[in-house]
Formats: sequence, C-alpha cells, structure tokens
Amino acid sequence: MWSVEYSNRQIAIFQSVELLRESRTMEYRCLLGARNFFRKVKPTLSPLATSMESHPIRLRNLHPLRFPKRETIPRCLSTPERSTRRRCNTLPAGTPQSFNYKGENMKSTITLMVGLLACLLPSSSVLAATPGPSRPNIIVILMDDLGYGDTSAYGATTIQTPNMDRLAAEGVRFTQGYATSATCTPSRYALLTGRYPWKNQNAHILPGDAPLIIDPGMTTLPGMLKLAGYHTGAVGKWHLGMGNGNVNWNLTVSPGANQVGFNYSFLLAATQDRVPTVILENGRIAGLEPEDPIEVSYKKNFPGLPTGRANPELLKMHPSHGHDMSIHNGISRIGYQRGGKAALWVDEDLADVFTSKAKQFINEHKDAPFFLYFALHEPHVPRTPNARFVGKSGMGPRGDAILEGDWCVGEILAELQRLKLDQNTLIIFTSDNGPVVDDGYKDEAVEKLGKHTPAGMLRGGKYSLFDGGTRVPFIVRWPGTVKPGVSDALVCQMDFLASFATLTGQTITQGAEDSQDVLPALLGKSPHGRDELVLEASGNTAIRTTQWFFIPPHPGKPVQSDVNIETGLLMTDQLYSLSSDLGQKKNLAGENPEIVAQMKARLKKAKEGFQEP
Ligand SMILES: [Ca+2]
Repeated sequence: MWSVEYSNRQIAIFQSVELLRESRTMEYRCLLGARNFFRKVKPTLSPLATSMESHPIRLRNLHPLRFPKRETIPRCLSTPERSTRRRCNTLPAGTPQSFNYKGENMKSTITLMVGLLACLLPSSSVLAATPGPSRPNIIVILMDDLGYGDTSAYGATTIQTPNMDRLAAEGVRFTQGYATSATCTPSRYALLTGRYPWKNQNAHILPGDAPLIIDPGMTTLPGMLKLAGYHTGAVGKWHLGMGNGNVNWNLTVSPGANQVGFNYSFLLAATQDRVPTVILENGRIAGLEPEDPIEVSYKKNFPGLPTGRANPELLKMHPSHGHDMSIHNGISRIGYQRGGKAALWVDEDLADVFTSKAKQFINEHKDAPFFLYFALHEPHVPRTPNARFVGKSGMGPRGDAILEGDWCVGEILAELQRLKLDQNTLIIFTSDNGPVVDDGYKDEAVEKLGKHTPAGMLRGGKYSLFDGGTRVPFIVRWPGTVKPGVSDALVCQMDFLASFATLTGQTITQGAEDSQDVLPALLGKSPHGRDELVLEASGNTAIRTTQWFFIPPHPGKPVQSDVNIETGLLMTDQLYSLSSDLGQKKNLAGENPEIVAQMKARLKKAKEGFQEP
C-alpha cells in the first residue's frame, strides 16, 4: 500500500490543469498532465506509474470527447455536481486531500483521476462536438512568398526542390489552390479563422508592434482542432499582431497565438524584416535577460543608435527600398529597437531553430493527435540562408532560401518517418501569397533570376490581384488515405477549418462563415471544390469561379514600381477565362457583358455589408 498526500505543489498541478480549461485545452491535456504527474512521483509510485503507462486506456488511444463515461464520474460529487460537471471549474467539494492506493484498486484510482480531470470539460457555445471519424495528425507547412512556379513540384526547372517534389509525388498536387490574399497578414488571418480578411479592417500588412487582429473569442482552426482533442502548436512566423497595442515586450505578450487556439507557440512576432528581431515562446521573448530589456518603436529611433539609412557602412545586406531603420546582424529592418541583445536572433540560424522546435513539438506529442502550424520564413526578405545553402541554387539568396525551405520540409518528413507517423499524419504544403523578386533588399534576386519564373505561367505576384498573387503551391499528403495525383479542384486555405471540422467530427455553430467544407476535394476523392472565391490584394477584391476571373474597376497604379509587379488595378472591368488563358493576357470583358454582369453580382453578393477601405 502507498499513501499519497497531496502537497501544495501537487495541488498547484491540479490548479494549473484547471487553468487549462480556461483556454479550452481539453481533457486530453489534462490526461497528459495526469501522466506527467505520475511520472514526477515515480520514485514513490513506480508500480502505479508503470501501470499508468501500460494501462489499456493508453493515452494515444483515447478519444477525449468520449469522456467521461457515466461510471467515471467521481463518487465524491453530489448529485447536482454530477449533473453539472461539465461546467465545473474548481476541484469538487469533498475532494479528499489524501487517499490510499492499493494495487488491486489501480483502476478505480485512475477512474478518480479521470473523473477529476473530466470536471474540466469545456461548455462550448461555439462548437458542438461529436465523435470524429478520423483524427490524423495535421501539419500545415506554410511558406512565405513562395510562388506557384518556385518549386520543381510545379514545373520549375531552374531550381530543384526534392522534398517538395516528394510531397507532390506522394500526395495530391492542386493546380488551383489559393490563399485568399496577396500579402501575409490577411492571408494568414483567413487560413486561421475561416473568414474573408476584408471583413476585418485591420487585416492588412501589420507593423511589428500591432495588436492581435484575431478576436480571442473567434472560432479558429487550432481552436476547433483543440476541441477535437488535438494538441496544437504554432512554430515560425506569426504576423497577426500580438498584445493589445501597447506592448511591454519584457513581459508576457498577450493576447497572442496562445489565446486563439494554440497550446504552444514559438514565433517571430511579425516578419524577418521587422523589429523586434526576437522569438517569443508562449508569449515570452526567448533568451531575454532582465538586466537588458528590449524596447521597440515604429515612430522614432532610439538616441545614438545607427540606422541603415545613416550608417550603410555597417550593413552586409543593403536595402533597395525601405528597410533602412534599426540594424541587427548587419541588416537594417523596418522599425526601431534597442536592447535585448541576448535574445536577438541570428538570421542564418532561423531555419535550424524553427525546424528543431517543430521536430521537438512532433516528438513531444507523437502519441497524441497534434496540429502543427509550421510557418516558415522562406523565401521572404531578408533572404538569409544558412551557409550550408549559400550559392547552391545559383540564383542568389532567394533561390538558396527556397532550397533551405525545401530542407526544412525534408526534415519534417524524415522525422515523421522515423517516428512511424507517416500513415497517420496529414500534411498540407502551401504558401501564404505569390512571389516577389526585389522586395526591399539588394540581394541579387533580380540579377540572378535567369530564366526562372517565380509565378510560373501566372500573371502578377505578391501584392497583385492577378492570379499570381494568390494561386500558390498547394499539396495534401496523407499516405494510405490520399491517393497521389493532380487535382484541378478550386480550393482555398480558408477552407481548412470547415474541412477539418468534418474530418474530425466537429460541427461549427459560430464563425468561420466563409470556410467551405471541401474535404472530398482535399483528400483527392472529388474533382469538385469551391464554385467561387473572392481574392484580395491591398484591400481591393476580385472574384473567380471555376472558369472566369473577374477584376472590377479599381483606382491605383497598374504596376507597383518598387517591386515591379503588375497590380491588376485598372479603371475598367477585366474578365479572363482561366481555362483558355492561364496567363490572363486577354481581357474578355468587352465581348462578354452578360458574364461581367453575373460576376459583378456574385462579387456584390459575397461582399454584402462590407466595403473596400
Ligand atoms: Ca508572405
């Protein structure tokens, strides 16, 4: 017989579990906590800990949403407490502060633990959970500014990306897969919320100190999957705002990723070319020393500090436009910062750091269903590939950064294979928007581009309403379930939420109103995806159907000269037939007034109640 006294520390563990309820971490996390609890007291409870590990209700086989069964409700609860246990947010009255354990009563002890933890079931008003038909691990690998033609998986011949190619060979490669937007922030907003970004006036390219633009009460992709029992993690680039707009970076920055559905986050706040040049782990700057606090400003420099504009002699990479403020690691950025020296990242190590953390997350949750949002920073500027990749593409830093991104993909694939998770992991590989060559630094991207066409056959690129702004690489791989092939179905990253809700047996009852269930298309089981999709660039919108692409009149310059990209903005109607004119060369608006009228009506209906800024 072992006698277990609850110490203050152990009670604190229970209380921390209770806090997990607040973030809807779900009972699965609680069960992990229970396992860890037993591990921590293993020296005195080794038989129990061993039994816990090998017990038939192994954690990996649990479906949390099926708990608690009637018989697992702790007997210590009174009848009213039992009937309202789903709303219980404190340790039930009468919970013993000590209990005796006998080996033969191990099952009832585990039942007690599960019952206690089951008190923490969330009372969701957003999602009604039903047992899901399938719960594979889900990994979204989101590249940054990788164009439709930037990978050999999509026909590039000037650069070879064997790991992206492997994804395509072992999965479904979509020829009409889309981001909603031609820039980072709105694109990522739509992916995570299932909502068109032009419905949120703040969903535009954000400075590094912008407040979070996702309401913590919103339905989100990670939040939905968390309710389905997934452990959710975000690693890499965020760029959706952090904090409330008045951030002290030396404290926990909140709200952030951890408040909109992620159990874990390891993120650069905005972009690699914006301050602060640090990584935040669960809202805290990693490696920050208290005696050297960091300060950030997007209004003025800190006295006495050099800038790219005033001190070009300090730079190893020079700006071509903008990007001439605070200098870190020989590269000037957007915005000003001071201090935090020990926490500042090394650009050339970012891929290794993020990939290592992503692999760690996979390892820590290999026995659970997990969702990993792995948002790589390649090939966004400043392009700073590790020395291992420098010169390997022959295209300068942009091409080398793509090779580095391909290596990151390969590392994830190898780790899944090593852990024997291939068959139970659904990977989506895609990019947040189209490509740009010169995006603010003199990095030889233009000079060494050669015959490479980053957007493939598409017109436009990043910032553009033309197809090249939003049509992106889009691959779904799930060995054993998804049959390899090529799909022409119209699909969008915004649809992950509704589609994976179906996959995992969730019913969305609030929010994510623009996310469509295209699961059969995503799994390669149907050639049909969406009927239409509204696309956005710099606040302007266009609409496409399965055949037509329509851009209404918009004021603005037809070419964004600093990046040399056609914007798609004209003061006349533009109508293109994508089935016969992939490159959007021939405007058919004049000879198809009825189609134009239909497309205008569709766009108007889709945007009812929302005006362009
Ligand atoms: Ca981007």
